[in-house]
Amino acid sequence: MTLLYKSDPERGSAWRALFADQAPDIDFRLWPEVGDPAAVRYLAAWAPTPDVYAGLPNLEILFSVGAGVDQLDLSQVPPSVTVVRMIEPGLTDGMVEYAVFATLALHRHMLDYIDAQRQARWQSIRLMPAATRRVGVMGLGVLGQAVLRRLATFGFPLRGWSRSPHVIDGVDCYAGRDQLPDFLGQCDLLICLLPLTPETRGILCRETFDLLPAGAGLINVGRGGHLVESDLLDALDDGRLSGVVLDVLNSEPPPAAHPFWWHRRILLTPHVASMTRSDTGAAALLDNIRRHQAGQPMQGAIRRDLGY
Ligand code: NDP
Ligand code: OXD
Repeated sequence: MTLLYKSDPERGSAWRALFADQAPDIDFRLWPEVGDPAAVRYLAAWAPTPDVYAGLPNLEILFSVGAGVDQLDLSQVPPSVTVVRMIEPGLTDGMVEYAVFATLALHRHMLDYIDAQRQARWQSIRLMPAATRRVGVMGLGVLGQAVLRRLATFGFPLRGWSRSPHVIDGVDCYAGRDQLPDFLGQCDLLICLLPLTPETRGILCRETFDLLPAGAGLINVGRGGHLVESDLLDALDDGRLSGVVLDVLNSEPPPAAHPFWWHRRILLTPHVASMTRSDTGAAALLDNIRRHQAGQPMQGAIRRDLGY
């Protein structure tokens, strides 16, 4: 039984070593050394092209090496293949770390202070207690909930929004489009941790910004496709938004002339909020393979009809 890996080669070598040690019964192959294509039942990859599936007649599971699956063209994945996204503690920890950093950066006016420093201005802004800064998270999945748990320790009043209803201790939960305006109206700081699907594409747009309290902050760690960039620039220009942290963009990297590079109210990072970690990611993959072999449900199997 073969597991074929087709993604970052450095991580692939680390995973192969770990599988050789902990799962010698699994033939771990690094693309392009496929071996017998008929023996490949598992494929771990980021964004394989359709010809890859065509060459693997007995493929059963496609494991995304990342948390998202929007990079896959699901319509091209054979219907018999189960698609599983990555859920692993290292990836979750990284996202929690970044979301806390970005939240505190906006909460503590870091964009203003970076600006002031560049202009040699020593000027303080009145401290706002965390208890008066309402933080809302779009997406109450594995990452959204982990972020909320950690943010709770700072005392921010918390709310969250998802597709289906949730009950989470200490978090005011909203669900569905009908409840979106109520949710947004109480988010001084909005964090997007949604998957990119046809329903969520472009959700960070003018209508959404109009519903936020004036001068709200925004953090997008979901996908660039969630954001309508021109609407964001308008909202920053007229003060509807006061500061933005973006880790993901429609085009990564953005072109040299992209206005976000120099915008004083935007902090940009190159899609590094979190990453699948070699050690914990391999352990999660192996755990899922063992679950599949034992006929148990795997962690992170997606619903293709929903796209996440
Ligand atoms: P999950 O699948 O666990 O959670 C997704 C959440 O989004 C769920 O709460 C779901 O609702 C909600 N959701 C989905 N569709 C809608 C909708 N139409 N309306 C309202 N809510 C919706 O995903 P994760 O938490 O693991 O990951 C989220 C995303 O984070 C990834 O898809 C990826 O895009 C991004 N990411 C970014 C990284 C980076 O470095 N920037 C790294 C890792 C991930 P429900 O609970 O009802 O199903
Ligand atoms: C992911 C990512 O989805 O790195 O894991 O963005």
